[in-house]
Amino acid sequence: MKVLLINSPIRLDAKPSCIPYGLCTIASTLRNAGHDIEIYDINALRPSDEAILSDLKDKQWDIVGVSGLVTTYKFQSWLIPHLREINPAGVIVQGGGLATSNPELCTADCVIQGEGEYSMLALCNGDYITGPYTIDINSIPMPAWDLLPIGVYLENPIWGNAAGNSSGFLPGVKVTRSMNIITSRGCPYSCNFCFHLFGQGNYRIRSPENVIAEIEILIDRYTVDFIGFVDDNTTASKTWIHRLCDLVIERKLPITWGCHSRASSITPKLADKLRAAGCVWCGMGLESAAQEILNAMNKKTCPQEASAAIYALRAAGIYPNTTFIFGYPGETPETVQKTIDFKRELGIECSSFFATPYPGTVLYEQVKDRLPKDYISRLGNATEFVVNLTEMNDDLFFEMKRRMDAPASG
Ligand code: B12
Repeated sequence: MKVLLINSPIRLDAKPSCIPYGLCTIASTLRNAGHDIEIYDINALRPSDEAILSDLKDKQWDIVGVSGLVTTYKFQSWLIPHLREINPAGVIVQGGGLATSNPELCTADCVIQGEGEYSMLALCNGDYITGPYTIDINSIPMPAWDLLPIGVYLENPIWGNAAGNSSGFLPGVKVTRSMNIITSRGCPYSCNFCFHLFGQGNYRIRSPENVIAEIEILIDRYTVDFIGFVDDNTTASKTWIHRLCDLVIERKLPITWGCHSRASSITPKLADKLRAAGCVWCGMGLESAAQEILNAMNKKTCPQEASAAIYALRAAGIYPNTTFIFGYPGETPETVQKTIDFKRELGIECSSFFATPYPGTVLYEQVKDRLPKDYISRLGNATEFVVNLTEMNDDLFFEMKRRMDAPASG
């Protein structure tokens, strides 16, 4: 089969820095089975609408798969009728974030939820799709990097001062060519604001050796010197992360790297190990310093763990990239003040995201009756206001947001 895979554009206010990882493992899976695959990476190339339509007229496909997060709803709704018009005989499939959380908003011929490798393979081979499948993630082939405009991703750093997404690096860290990797699917935790794209309680990790093999290819083939582990939580398993670090150290891999983590999994011992293995950046969603808000989020952590993790990372020489959520249901001037005091004490300067109920989350179910009608089409970066979920009136709400984001020194 001739298969065209399309990556929808997101976060147009920043440069594209993360490859569409899942689309690339779908591509390699299908290609290994003998199918003819093309990726049209609209997020990397950022063509105008006219250019997209003219590019598509030059392409051929039996099956076209459209990928994108829930924030690409408007784009996908625009694109699909054009795909149908350009190639009426082609089968259109939607998969990824939007298709998984909001299949009812999809207009393709076929919607695939969750992990796409085996379902797409069944579709392309003319078999029945008997999923949802829980995939053995060690058996998935490496992503088809060669089908992407890879230079775009290599040149745009994932994190750090140059990334344009308000995340820093400590002085002296230099990154020239970076790439994102996924080492796990799912998350052992269940925070109420988070969407479980791979299903709840379905956490799997690749073997450390399998991940090292991927890093080595990236170094050899693309001279990558920075890896961004963009898992939900790369440090969820203590034994696993220690083993990964040991392998990076043993093989003297010439990289620095960053990862997403969680305050409760960072200890001084782990922080030292991470740094010894080249880790320079560690992202942690602290969300709030008010215990009642952390409880409402089902975050299963406390402000003491958060400050201990920050001290441990700093002592080890790793930049702790903290993020906070403002305006969770139950937020009051008092809970905001607790977070402001916490940020001041620790000298944290980052601004906060607006609490945003993404469809398919517990939070969404709790507040869905209060959301505006055009809510889904307005979803974006969560740095723009969409809805006030608190009991504070809008004036107080925005005043508290301003205070929460004010520089600690100010
Ligand atoms: C890296 C990342 C990003 C990157 C870019 C991701 C990219 N290029 O795709 C950046 C930093 C830009 C980003 C931004 C945002 N992200 Co994000 N991101 C992630 C993260 C951490 C990893 C993505 C990844 O590589 N996953 C691993 C691969 C294997 O999965 P995958 O790419 O989704 O692909 C699999 C399936 O989805 C499916 N699939 C995908 N495409 C297709 C296509 C077809 C045809 C088929 C059949 C199947 C299919 O099969 C694939 C293989 O199994 C995920 C969390 C996670 N762990 O997945 C969140 C996640 C995808 N992001 C999310 C969100 C909410 C956002 C933001 C809105 C956050 C914010 N508030 O700013 C913004 C977008 C802002 C905007 N303006 O649009 C949500 C998505 C919710 C949803 N329903 O879409 C997730 C799931 C996080 C969460 N738990 O809430 N993100």
